Amino acid sequence: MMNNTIKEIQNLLFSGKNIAVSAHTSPDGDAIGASCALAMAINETGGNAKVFIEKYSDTFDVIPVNNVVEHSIADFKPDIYVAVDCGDIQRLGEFTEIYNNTPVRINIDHHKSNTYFGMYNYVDDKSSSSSEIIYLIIRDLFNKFSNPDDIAACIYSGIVFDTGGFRHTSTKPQTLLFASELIKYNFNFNKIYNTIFNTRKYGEAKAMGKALCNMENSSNGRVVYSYLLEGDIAQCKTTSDGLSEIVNYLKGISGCEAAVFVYEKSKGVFKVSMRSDDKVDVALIAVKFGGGGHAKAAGCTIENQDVETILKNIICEIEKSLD
Ligand SMILES: [Mn+2]
Repeated sequence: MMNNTIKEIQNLLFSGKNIAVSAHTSPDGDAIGASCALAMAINETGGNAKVFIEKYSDTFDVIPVNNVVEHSIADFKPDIYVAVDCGDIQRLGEFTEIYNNTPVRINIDHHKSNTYFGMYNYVDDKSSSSSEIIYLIIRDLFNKFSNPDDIAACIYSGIVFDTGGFRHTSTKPQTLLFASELIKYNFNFNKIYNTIFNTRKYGEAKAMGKALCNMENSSNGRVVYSYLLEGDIAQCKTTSDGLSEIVNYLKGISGCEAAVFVYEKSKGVFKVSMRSDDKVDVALIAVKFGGGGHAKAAGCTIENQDVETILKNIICEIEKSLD
């Protein structure tokens, strides 16, 4: 599977076309930051770009997306469609069909499991984030932008989000080099960091409490797991976005080499998130169950099984990787 060159991707993107940009369903900081920075850069260079993504958590309202985001594609007829931060085409959700029907299709991503589904592809699984790749693509154009500050803020937000605030090993010298260039622009990086990592909603905290009550371990604490059912989540008045930190918290328990958190997204539909150390490649396990992701952070969706069976099967696979 071969990448196109950055130059080829630039030539397509900055040619004054109508361009739709979408990221994955349940957009996160990287999905929002990368897609909006790209669309704003295209609009600054004579093109006409819009971002089509699902409604997202208001935590991310701290990311200055201006007016490029739309939630429905209506009568926009793109010449080019760019998928950002999507490991496979289904991650585009409701926008998959229109992506397939657009004459020129680009895929920009950093997931190891990427299927190279675009006509043009730029995938770098060594990159901390899709936002870091977008910066690589638009970096030389920054001095031409009339409003570089918001574009810089979007990219910075995406990098900060996907690196967990520069904590994950995906943080490379280039990641910090780019971050150091970005904070020269005028935006409040401290506020972005604190809003993304240091604030939580009441219901989110409540859900964390319930998940910690349900917590169990196996292999003498090397695997830590928990779950929440649909009713628990409803009681806490939180959404799936409000559960995203639980698996990281479980992983932080001393002696834990792999953490699993399962929640019931809708009746009988279970989302599984996994985090691990070097020993366990959770991406490989996620792929076995129809999902994907990174070696140390991956997930999948499992239907028509009860939560006990799901946990048993996943933990059995994890334990095979522990010697
Ligand atoms: Mn990402």
